[in-house]
Amino acid sequence: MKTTTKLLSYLMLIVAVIFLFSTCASKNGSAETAKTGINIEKRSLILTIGASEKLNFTLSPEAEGQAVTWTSSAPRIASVSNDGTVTALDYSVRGESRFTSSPATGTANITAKTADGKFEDTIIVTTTTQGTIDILTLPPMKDQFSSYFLIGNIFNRTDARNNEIVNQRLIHHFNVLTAENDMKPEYIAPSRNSYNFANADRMVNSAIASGFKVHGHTLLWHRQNAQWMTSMTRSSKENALAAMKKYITDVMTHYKGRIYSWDVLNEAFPDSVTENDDWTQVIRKAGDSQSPNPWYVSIGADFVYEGFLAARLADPEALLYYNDYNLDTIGKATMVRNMVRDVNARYRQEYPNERRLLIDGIGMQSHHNLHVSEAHVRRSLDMFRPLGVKIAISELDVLGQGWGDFSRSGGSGTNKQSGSSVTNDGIKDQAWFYNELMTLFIENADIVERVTWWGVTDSQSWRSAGLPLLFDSRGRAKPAYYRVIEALSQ
Ligand code: 9MR
Repeated sequence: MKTTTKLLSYLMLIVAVIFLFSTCASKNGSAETAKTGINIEKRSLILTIGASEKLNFTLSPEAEGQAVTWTSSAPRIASVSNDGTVTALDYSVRGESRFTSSPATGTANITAKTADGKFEDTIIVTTTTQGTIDILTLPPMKDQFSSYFLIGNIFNRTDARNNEIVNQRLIHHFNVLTAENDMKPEYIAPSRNSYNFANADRMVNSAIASGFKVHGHTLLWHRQNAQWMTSMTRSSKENALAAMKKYITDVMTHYKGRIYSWDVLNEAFPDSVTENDDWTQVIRKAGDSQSPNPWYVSIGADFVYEGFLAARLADPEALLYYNDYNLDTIGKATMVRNMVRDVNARYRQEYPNERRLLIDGIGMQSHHNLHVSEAHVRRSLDMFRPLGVKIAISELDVLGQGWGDFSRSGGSGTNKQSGSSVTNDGIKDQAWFYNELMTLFIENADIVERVTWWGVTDSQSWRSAGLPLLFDSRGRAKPAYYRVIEALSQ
């Protein structure tokens, strides 16, 4: 009996040891199997603020069929949705105050857990103000916005070769092009009645062959004029009127059928105008900070009507635009509204059988900065709407700073990126302002027919130091790009 008791005690001891051992083993085992039970494919991820990426994972046989829940250790920095899509929202480490020196970053642990709570895997997501995704790997913007408006950009001589557009970034994202410089009078009309269309032709033909629409820029302006045009200020009215009409007719006839829309008149009003001015009196003239509009000086305010009329007769198919900057300011917006209203009213009177407007549209250049208010842009759109015109957002860019900071840092001109004083906060605010603008344009898509950016990458911009575009100098999407796209789902 004693022996039996002894045996039993030994047996119980053995069972207890086995039990203890197996419990420990299963505890260690659960840590082991956690890794094998669920496995997020990436071990880490760097995401530009605004960007999203869906995390893929695998489940091993013991976790097969289980639902997975996702959590973020810092949802304000990077959120994660039910399907494992991580969105970079903010940074926590500021980087240096100058954006170009070092980006601001943040981190969040993203965890995927099986429904039974037995298995989990965690990866680190780093958020950054810097671009990480190449422009060519993103879905084409022109397709994403196709139900709203055309998506445009500028082109230059190097973008075209052998009768086609060779700049893949343009081809991928945009469907309408504006020549940044080469269609301005300075280049195509070196002397009166003599034209040099070679460069502009190569660009226009290439763009059309590559499937783009082309916007013509610009016929009448006070800058980048040919010398003979500038000296029209000393000409008789008759002579100047004949010269202006002939220039418009010759150029538009040359491109007839190839140019979708034209800036007939560009930047007629100086910055100083107020809403109470009479538009016929305040067009740029001698004594303004910039050069006078020679056509106004020699012909008077009539040059506007005469110019648009010549354009309509030369190529009736083309959309005719008045184009200007600072149209968020009440003074200029009111002058433009009044001018377009009056010129179109006169056309209706003189051509009662014509159903179209003479000035088809207003180009709002939209060279903005962080102190421009969305409410003011909205106010101008609301002011233009009753005219029945189309709207083109014709030269969009947004400095990553206010105008004062930009000009203080000697910002204008290209290739000044090293002197940039744009901050990480500026890059973030720029993204949000772009979002507000695109939301507004989408809201007004019944009249906004085109949104054209004035450049693709920051380094290419005429105000590169202000980093005003959607893509950085390496062609990576900035936070601004993602907020522009986000406007589509708001
Ligand atoms: O981007 C153009 C830049 O390369 C030229 O040096 C500049 C000269 O006037 O013109 C720039 O384009 C302007 C456009 O033709 C009209 N609106 C303002 C644009 C920026 O200055």
